[in-house]
Amino acid sequence: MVQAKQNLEAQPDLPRTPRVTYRAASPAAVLAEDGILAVFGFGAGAPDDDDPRYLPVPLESFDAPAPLEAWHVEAEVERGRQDAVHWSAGGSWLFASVTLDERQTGGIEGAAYQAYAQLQRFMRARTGHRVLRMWNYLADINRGEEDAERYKQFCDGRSSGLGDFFARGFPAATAIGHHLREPLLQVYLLACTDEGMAVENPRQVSAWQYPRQYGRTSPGFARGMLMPMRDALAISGTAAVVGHASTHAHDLDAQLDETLLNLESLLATADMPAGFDTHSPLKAYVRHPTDAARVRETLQQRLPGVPVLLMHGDICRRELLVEIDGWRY
Ligand code: 3EB
Repeated sequence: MVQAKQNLEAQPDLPRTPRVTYRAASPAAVLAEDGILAVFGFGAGAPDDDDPRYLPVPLESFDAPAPLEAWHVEAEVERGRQDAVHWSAGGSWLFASVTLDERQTGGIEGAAYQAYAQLQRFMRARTGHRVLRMWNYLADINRGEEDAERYKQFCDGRSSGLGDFFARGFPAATAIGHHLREPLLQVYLLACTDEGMAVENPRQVSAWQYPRQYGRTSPGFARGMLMPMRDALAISGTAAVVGHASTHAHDLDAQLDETLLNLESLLATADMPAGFDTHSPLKAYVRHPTDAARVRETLQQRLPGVPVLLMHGDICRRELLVEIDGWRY
């Protein structure tokens, strides 16, 4: 299946991308396997585990019981904690997370500043790792008006916490609102000692070039990131944004169609074959629980056999009802 195109040419000397799977198992059982870089639980009922590779994510899944997400590398994995940063590393790959409570940071902007400043400091101390992919989950993402909307304050704090850390290019990213009672900000990342290749979507204005109406600070992320070995594409949170504008406000079916077009366009731009398969785990973030069944039905029909985790999450523009991210191997 490998195409004779430049981006997809195998890079055999470079590290193979972590395998991401959804698993019905306990954290302890998965963490005991060889080469486990990270394990994620979902929602208020997520199990506990003290291992810094285990991260309970404050998003509820519509799948009951929620599976775990596991990242697997072909190497021995070490792990630790440094201040608020939990980390693990193995075979060129690095996982790091920070979870902060806004009540300790004076709000979302301060939390974003601290989370990114700490991650940035941690990454600079470990020379050589480049951040390829980031995830951000925050409470009440759409509360507040205009520049005072919490997502925009998050973007301000993220940017000042980073300084010039992404001057050489932004990672792929996701930013989603959670519904946990506690005002937690969670940020985690995947980094590698080798460089990826950022991919933009020709149907969309690059996020860092969004016009002023979307906030003082443009969101710093790439639409996708080809992994160093060119064996996988990490896909950022993708919604019904065309150009810089949201399309099909409040129309779920049309937003899903537009989102799937954006995903196909991103794959084509990365020189990847069209479509997704059983090895390409995706997540669909759905704003209204009453839309979950419809999203599941549409995705089963349009992406048959693809593992899709359905999450209850708010999208960073309030007119958007659904967003999809994930991996294309
Ligand atoms: C968009 O297309 C939707 O702020 O890191 C998607 C992915 C979005 C990442 C971020 C925001 C972010 O603009 C929003």
